[in-house]
Amino acid sequence: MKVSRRHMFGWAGAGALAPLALWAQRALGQDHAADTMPAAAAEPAGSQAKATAPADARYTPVRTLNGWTLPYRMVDGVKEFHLVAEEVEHEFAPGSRAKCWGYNGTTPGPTLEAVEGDRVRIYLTNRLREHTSMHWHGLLLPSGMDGVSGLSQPPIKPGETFVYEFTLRQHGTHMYHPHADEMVQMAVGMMGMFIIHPRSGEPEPIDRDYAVLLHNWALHPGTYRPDPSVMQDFDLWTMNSKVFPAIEPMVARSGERVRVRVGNLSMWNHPIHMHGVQFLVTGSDGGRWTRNLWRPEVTELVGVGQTRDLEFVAVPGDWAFHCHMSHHTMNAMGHEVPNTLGVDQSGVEAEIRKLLPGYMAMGRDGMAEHQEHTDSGHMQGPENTLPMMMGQGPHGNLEMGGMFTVIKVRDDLARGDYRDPGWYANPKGTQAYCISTDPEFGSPVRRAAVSGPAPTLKAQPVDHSKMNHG
Ligand SMILES: [Cu+2]
Repeated sequence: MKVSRRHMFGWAGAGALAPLALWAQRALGQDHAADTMPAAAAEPAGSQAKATAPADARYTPVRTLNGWTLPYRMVDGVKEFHLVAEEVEHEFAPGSRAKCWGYNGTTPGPTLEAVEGDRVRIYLTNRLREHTSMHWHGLLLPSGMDGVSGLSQPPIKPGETFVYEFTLRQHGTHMYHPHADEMVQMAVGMMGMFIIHPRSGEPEPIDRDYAVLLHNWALHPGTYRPDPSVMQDFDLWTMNSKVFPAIEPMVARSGERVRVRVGNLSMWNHPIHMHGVQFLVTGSDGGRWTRNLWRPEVTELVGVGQTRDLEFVAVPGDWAFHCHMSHHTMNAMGHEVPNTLGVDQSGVEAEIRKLLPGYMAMGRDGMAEHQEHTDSGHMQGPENTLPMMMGQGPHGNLEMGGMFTVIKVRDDLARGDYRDPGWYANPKGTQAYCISTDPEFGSPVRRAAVSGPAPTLKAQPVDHSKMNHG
C-alpha cells in the first residue's frame, strides 16, 4: 500500500495535540477516572485528518479491565491506528513493579476495536533496541500482512515504522503479538487484543463487553526484569498484566447481558471458572459461533493461543471469576519446598531459632496463615515481591492472588456505570452463618477409618533437588 505525503502530514500536523489526547484517553482507560462508558473510540483532538471518527454507534465498546482502547482516525475511509513497541514501567499490583515491554506505554498494549468490513491501516513504530514485527493472530489477511519476521516481511529494525493494511473479513475476539524473537518479546509483555464487531449486529444485544488477556511472568523474587527463559514455573499469573487484588472487578446491572472475552497468550492452558451462572460459550478464535453451537459451561478451558467468548445474564451478588488451576490464583511462591503439611515442627522451630532468631515454622495446618503473617507485617518477603495470597473481602482475607477477580452485579446500577459498587449486601436469610462452635456438633454420617494401625514409615533422607523434577 502507499501512504501519501498528505496522510503523513496529517499525522505530523496532529502531532502537537494528538499525544495529549492519547494521554487523556489513556488516563481514562487506565485509571477509569470517569468510570462511565467512554465514547466508542475517541479521535485524537485537533486532528487535521479529512475524515473524522465519531463514536461508532454500531457496537458496545469493549471494556479492557485495567486497560484501554486505542483511539483511531478516519483517513479516506480507512481506520488508522498507531502502535509503538517500547519498554514500559509496569505495576502488577502495589508492591510489584517491573521493566516490561509493551505498546504505547502499557502491557498489554491497547485493545484495537473495529467492525467487520472496515479497512484498517496500522502503523507500528519500533522503539525497542532489537527488531520486532506484528502478527495479527487469527485474522484473515494477505500473507504479506501476517507479520512473521523473515517469512512474511523483513524485521522492523529499531527506529523503523512499518505499515500494515487490510480489510477485516470476519468478526470475533482476536489478539496481536510479535512474531520476532517472540519467546522474549511475549515473555516480557508484548501482546494485546483485537476485537472485531459483527457488521450485522449481535444476535443477542450485549450490554457489557469485557476483555481479559491471560499471561504468565517469571519475575523472580527481588528482581525487576521478567525472565524469558522460564518455561513452566512462573511467579505471576495475570489478567491484562495485573494480579489480584489489583485486577478491576467486572461490574454489571442485574439482568444485563454480559460478555467476557478471554484470550490466552501465556505458556499454560487456563480453565476459566465463573461462579453464580452457567455461561454460554458463544465464540472462539474461529469467530462468533452460530447459535446452535453455543453451549453452557461453568468452566471453560482457554488453551494457549486461544480465545473464548463467555456470555451470561447477570445475577445479583459478588461472584468469583478465576482460573481453576489453584496455583494460578497465587502470587510468587517457591514450588521446590518440603511438604510440611501435618508435620509437628515445634522441636525443629526451637532448634532453628538458635541459629536464625525469629524463624517461624509454618505449614503444619495449611498455608492460610501465610496471609495473616504477611498482612501483620512480621513476615517480610523479598523486595519487589508480592505475598502469594492477598486481598481483603467483607468477611476476612481472600487468600488469593494471580488470576482472580470479582463479578459485581447490582440491581441499581446505571447503564454504562463501571464504578466499583463495593461489597454485596446479601439479603437477609441468604448468607451462610455459624450455628455452633462445638466440633462435636450434630451427628453427621461418617465412614469408618481403614482398619488396622497406621503404617509407620522409616524416615528416609529426602533429596530435595529431585523434587518437582520428575
Ligand atoms: Cu490458569
